[in-house]
Amino acid sequence: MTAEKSTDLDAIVVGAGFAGIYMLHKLRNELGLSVRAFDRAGGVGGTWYWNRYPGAMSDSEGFIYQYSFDRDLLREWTWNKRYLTRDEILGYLESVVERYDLGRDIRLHTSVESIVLDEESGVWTVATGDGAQVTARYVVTALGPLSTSHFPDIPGRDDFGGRLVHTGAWPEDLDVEGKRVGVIGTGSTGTQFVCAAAKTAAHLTVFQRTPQYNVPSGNHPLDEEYFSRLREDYDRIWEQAKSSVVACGFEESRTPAMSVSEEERHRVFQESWDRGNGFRFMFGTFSDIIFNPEANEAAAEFIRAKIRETVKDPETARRLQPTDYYAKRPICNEDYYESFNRDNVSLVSLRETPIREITPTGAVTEDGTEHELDVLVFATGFEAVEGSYRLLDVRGRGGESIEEHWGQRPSSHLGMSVSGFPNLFMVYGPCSVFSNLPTAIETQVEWISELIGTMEERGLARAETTREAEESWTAVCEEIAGHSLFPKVDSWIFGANIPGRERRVLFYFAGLHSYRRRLREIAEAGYEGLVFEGERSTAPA
Ligand code: NA7
Repeated sequence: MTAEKSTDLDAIVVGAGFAGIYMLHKLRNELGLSVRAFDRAGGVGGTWYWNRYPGAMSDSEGFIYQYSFDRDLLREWTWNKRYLTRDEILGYLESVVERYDLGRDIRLHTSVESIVLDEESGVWTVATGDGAQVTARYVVTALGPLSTSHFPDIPGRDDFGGRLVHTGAWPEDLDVEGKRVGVIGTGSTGTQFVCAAAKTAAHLTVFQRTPQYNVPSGNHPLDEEYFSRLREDYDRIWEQAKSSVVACGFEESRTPAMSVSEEERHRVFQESWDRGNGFRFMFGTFSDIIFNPEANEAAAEFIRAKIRETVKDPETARRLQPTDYYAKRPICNEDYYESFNRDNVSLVSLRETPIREITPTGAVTEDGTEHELDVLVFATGFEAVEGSYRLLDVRGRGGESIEEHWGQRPSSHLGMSVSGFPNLFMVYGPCSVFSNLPTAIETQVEWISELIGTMEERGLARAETTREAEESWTAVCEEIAGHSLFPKVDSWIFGANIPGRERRVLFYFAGLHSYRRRLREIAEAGYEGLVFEGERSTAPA
């Protein structure tokens, strides 16, 4: 790559969720670049635009599920309960867009179809669904790790005569009140949906394949006094979050579960259960729940006992109890198990009676029962992290697509860049840190914009990750993941929810603190693992 040619824009951002919004602000408002963001949605918000199913909310506490960069915004914004609803988060993101006047550079209803490098000039051409082509020196993909729906092809699926929807693309006009509703999937989304729909549906049939461990969320209203204290405490909160593992706003435990007596273990679990929050239960009770099978079983059995206590029908209670490790992304809800005590809620275990077929009027299970339904909801998850890249035609050096580059093993340097794709940066690409998402996103956006700022200042044309750096970071992620119990169960965290797909490591599990330290070291060492090329001779148009 030698020649320089002018481009339409300095940078293109793909996606207008938490990541794309902040990236646009950094690049345009702080670095002064010409930037445009594209999103296929009809509004900003990314995952929070699309996931408008009943019960959709964040299960990280509200005070930590936001940006930290604007202290005034932190002081101004208030919300209603401990956890933010989908509408509150969407409203927050819309207000950030307005606050920084970002809307004029966001093209909504515009899908990006391809992102192709001209190797000779180093210019990226982004083609959009409306037939337009735009060129830029930098591209940042902010596609969201959970934005490509997994929609399993169950026999008869397309013959269903009622409304058939995926939670990740919930239609605005669909209300389940008074309807006979079926939901397939009991992950974080499915269980949120169950808690909400149980209260309004005429009947709710829950089709559960693998039971998961749910703990209470401990949701409750907040008052003015809470916000006064919070405003005083924000400096400490962010410092603590950024120096913690999962950045969920609590101190992770340093005590191994088996180092204390059984009574003490029970007391700690009970205290956390009463307080609520899934990440707190998994990481705040004991330090080794996800490492030591014995510690894991203690937590798992505590939750199973709660299921037996809560659910009145012993057969339903039996079906709801998980038997594998407590090692998926932790889930919390208000009244999940209590929902099954309602007369209008029934549970079908797909392990015992799989769906034989979906018919025009419902779903028939292998025992011959026809479950009559008006609405069938697929809460069947997403093709996590890599899925959105595979839908796009992203081509780097030699015309190699990112899909060809990754094959069965998505890789990256620091979760943000890939060799052969100079000046293309990913927010939350494969091998990004596993933690509270807004805080992880903020970390990466700031690192990418600092890197681009450095390049602009020094007149450097291109930054490209070396093959060695990409391989080495990916191998580190694989090694760390291997120490925990997470890979021992099937979940989207390892891409194991997609039929026929080999298990792969999609995250860096050593925590946000260690990740941020590594990012700082790398930047201070002159961006180790990146090769800078060329001098930028032509100013962009
Ligand atoms: P998840 O956590 O991947 O859950 C998907 C659920 O759908 C899970 O219970 C699956 O059962 C079930 N599923 C998937 N495919 C099928 C088929 N073919 N038949 C029956 N059941 C199926 O997705 P979520 O949307 O809940 O959560 C993803 C993340 O989004 C979440 O962790 C938050 O971070 C936000 P399985 O367990 O595979 O047997």
